[in-house]
Amino acid sequence: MSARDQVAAIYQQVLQRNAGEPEFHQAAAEVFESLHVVLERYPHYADGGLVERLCEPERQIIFRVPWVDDTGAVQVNRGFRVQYNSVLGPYKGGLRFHPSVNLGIVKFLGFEQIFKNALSGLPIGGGKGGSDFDPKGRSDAEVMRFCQSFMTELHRHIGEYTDVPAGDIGVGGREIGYLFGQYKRLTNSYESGVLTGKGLNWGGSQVRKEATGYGAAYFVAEMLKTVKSSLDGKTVVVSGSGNVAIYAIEKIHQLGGIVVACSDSSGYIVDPKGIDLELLKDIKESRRARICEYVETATHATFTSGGSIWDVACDVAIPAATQNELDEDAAITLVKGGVVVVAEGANMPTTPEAVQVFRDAGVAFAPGKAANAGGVATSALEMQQNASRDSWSFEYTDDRLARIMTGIHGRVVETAEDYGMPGDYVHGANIAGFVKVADAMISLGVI
Ligand code: NDP
Ligand code: 2IT
Repeated sequence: MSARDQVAAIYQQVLQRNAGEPEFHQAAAEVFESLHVVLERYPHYADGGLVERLCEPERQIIFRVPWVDDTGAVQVNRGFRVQYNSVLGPYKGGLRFHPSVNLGIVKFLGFEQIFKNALSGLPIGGGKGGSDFDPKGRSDAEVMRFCQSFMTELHRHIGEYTDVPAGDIGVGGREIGYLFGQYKRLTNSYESGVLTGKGLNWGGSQVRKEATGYGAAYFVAEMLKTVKSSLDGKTVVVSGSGNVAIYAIEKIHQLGGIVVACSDSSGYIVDPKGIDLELLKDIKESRRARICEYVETATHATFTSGGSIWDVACDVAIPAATQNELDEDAAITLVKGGVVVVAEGANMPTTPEAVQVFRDAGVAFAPGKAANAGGVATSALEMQQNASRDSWSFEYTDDRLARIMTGIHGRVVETAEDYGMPGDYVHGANIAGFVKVADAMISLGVI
């Protein structure tokens, strides 16, 4: 059987065994697209059921999360933790609290996380979790009670050497605090290394909050360097206005770019002078309010309810909200508007059809598993600091992050060249991530 046929047969199995999970199918297809190239060169990676084992999570935990809301009514949510692959280190990956969360979404995120974490070069396996709980409109006390109930089950399954969750959509410093507090209480142990994204005064790392966005900006700067360009004077559009988006905007501004638009699920704002970050942080971080409030203060800016932020012409696009937010039509519009670089701040925000549009147009496109790896990489630095009871300065940690992103960029570019696909960041990232995990799986035997 040819390598292509082998991969196609395994993909069919994946579809059958994981029916009704379209996001997981999409994430698997994106990696499988690169696999036959590797198997043609190194057929031994198809031995020992390696690819089949890689697609099957080591463990999947689904649990009830009951909690009492402010009116006294009992609410019931569903909690998930998918412990996907631990050959490189303890399972590592965020928790997402969003009403759209289901098993297929957690599996897509966990699967991507395996390769992202491998690319980071740090000793971390892949996992992901979350809940269909919607924090929007909930009081702090409700969020706390939810987090405490969630951790009451989750604590049995995690640990510094086992599985180390962090944040993702809907989970930031506030939620990690409540989760850590309950873990500490249940285990009677101050095990700092069990969660990352902690507060700076109780075991957190400098730069973790900023890391995903900063890392994506560093990655874009590296991409532009390959064509002897830089962010200086570039017009940039960043979707979302959460953790990743805010700190991508901050670093892009520091590197000389101008971010002219960002969004939330209600619509997008355009500020031709460049997004006023203090104003945005006040709305989103301090007040957890809606993006339309931006134009109440910045009256020269505009708010568009709904619509597509990708209608805004730019040199660089960074989708940093959620999966499948940038489709084929949006990609065509961006190309017409002159986009030269697209880097995924979110996980799988670009549909496969849109990726093909960028490829055909010669736009440099970086997948999330490379471009947004700075967050989890800095989580691994937080684990290092916790293990050694140390705490590094902002400058030192930021420098480590910048080096890690340059390292990932270099490995991805080299791998793409080595396999005869220069400039293809998708194949480069998939192959470099896969080979690292596959080699470790072979060394550890059939487990
Ligand atoms: P946040 O919850 O801080 O922010 C999410 C942002 O995206 C908000 O502006 C939100 O708008 C918007 N958004 C979320 N879901 C949707 C949706 N269905 N439709 C439209 N807009 C939506 O999350 P993060 O910034 O942490 O995460 C953003 C992305 O980055 C995710 O894909 C995540 O997996 C990925 N990521 C995060 C990392 C991290 O360290 N936090 C690391 C690597 C990747 P609204 O508030 O209106 O819902
Ligand atoms: O998607 C991701 O890489 C994250 N949400 C961050 C995971 C982490 O463990 O820091």
